[in-house]
Amino acid sequence: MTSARTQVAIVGAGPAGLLLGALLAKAGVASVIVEQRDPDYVLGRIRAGVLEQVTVDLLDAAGAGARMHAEGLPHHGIELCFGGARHRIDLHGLTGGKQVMVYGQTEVTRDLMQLRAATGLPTVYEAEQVGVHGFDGDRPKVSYRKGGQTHELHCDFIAGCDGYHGVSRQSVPEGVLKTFERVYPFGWLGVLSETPPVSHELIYSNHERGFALCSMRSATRSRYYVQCSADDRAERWSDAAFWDELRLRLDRAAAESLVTGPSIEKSIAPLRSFVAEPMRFGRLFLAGDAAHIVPPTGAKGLNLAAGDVGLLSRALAEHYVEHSDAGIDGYSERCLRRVWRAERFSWWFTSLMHKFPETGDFGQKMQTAELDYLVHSQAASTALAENYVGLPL
Ligand code: FAS
Ligand code: PHB
Repeated sequence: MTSARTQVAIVGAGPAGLLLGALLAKAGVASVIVEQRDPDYVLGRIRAGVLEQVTVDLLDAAGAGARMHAEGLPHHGIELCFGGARHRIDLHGLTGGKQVMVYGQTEVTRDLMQLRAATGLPTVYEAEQVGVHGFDGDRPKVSYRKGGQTHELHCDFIAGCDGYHGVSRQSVPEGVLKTFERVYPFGWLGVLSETPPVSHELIYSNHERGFALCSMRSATRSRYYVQCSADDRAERWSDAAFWDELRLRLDRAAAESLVTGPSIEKSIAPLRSFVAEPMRFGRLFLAGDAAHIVPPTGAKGLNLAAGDVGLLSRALAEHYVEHSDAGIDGYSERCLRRVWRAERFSWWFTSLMHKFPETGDFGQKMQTAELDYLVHSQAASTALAENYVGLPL
């Protein structure tokens, strides 16, 4: 067995863990990241595409923002499609000049991985049997197996950035955790293609056949989604079947101008709303998907993870540099206030845009009426815009 020590042990090298490590490094706080997969697997998961300004600012603060500014696409609006017509929501005008940045999570993760490698900070990939221990006392540690040996990483604090299925939240003693969950009766079938986006802004479509989303990764790479049944399988969908279904759910102009091509990735994401309270247990802090999940409709998942680690990095730096635990003690409450606001918006936008079989034709009429009101009401459009661009940290 080997034994090592660091100040903060981070479990998970997804965007939350990597961004936390980078922000801590900027504050002079040492960390080791322990990740169960290899880098290619982590990069291969095609997920989020929209960054709020808070996330952009944190990536800049971490020193990982250069390529995002060079290649990312600033967006000032989105379009809502319903009843065969598109309506633009002027995010920039309705929020006093705010915008979102379209830049894929894969690229964010790649930039953070390269930054960490360049600074020589340790990341243990392909760690097996990862365990978190002693966080209810003052001698926490992370254990794992690699190279046929057991390793112990002693630390002052553990950051559980290991996602919804990670070990951290599951290691909290029974009865301490309160969870809240809603599982939606559908999923998103997503396709990535080397084709020019159908529009220069995102199109969210409410259609009687189901929801559709037209997004992008660059001027030559598009990301599309259609709502599918919760038990559907990506392999059941040919590319032709996907493109046909997407066209049926868009307005005529978009359907006719859609450029199709071979899928370079095709996957189905389940949709759920989930929150675990509180987000701190002694010397264990949960951040990102380890603590909460939102349906991707509002593009909040990655942005909430960034907000969590922005607050956590400040709290831990305050502990080491200013010898104050005010940030640590207030971490969970501050995060959860932002989390619940994003949970509400993501649930509302999902409820408005998706087909719910159980609500029938009346439910479709209610959605169409709310959308018609929304796009013709400055107040309602402003409420959507404020939540979409993101709330301050
Ligand atoms: P992540 O899940 O990204 O990373 C956790 C890391 O911990 C992984 O690398 C994992 O391998 C590792 N890990 C897990 N268990 C471990 C263990 N026991 N030991 C060590 N390491 C362990 N958000 C959007 O905004 N838009 C979207 O379209 C969107 N689509 C999504 C589709 C899917 C299928 C999923 C699951 C999520 C999607 N999200 C989307 C949300 C997503 O972007 C997350 O919010 C984001 O990945 C959160 O980042 P992390 O908290 O770092 O968790
Ligand atoms: C994406 O580009 O993957 C994306 C964009 C906006 C969303 C969800 C996903 O709301």
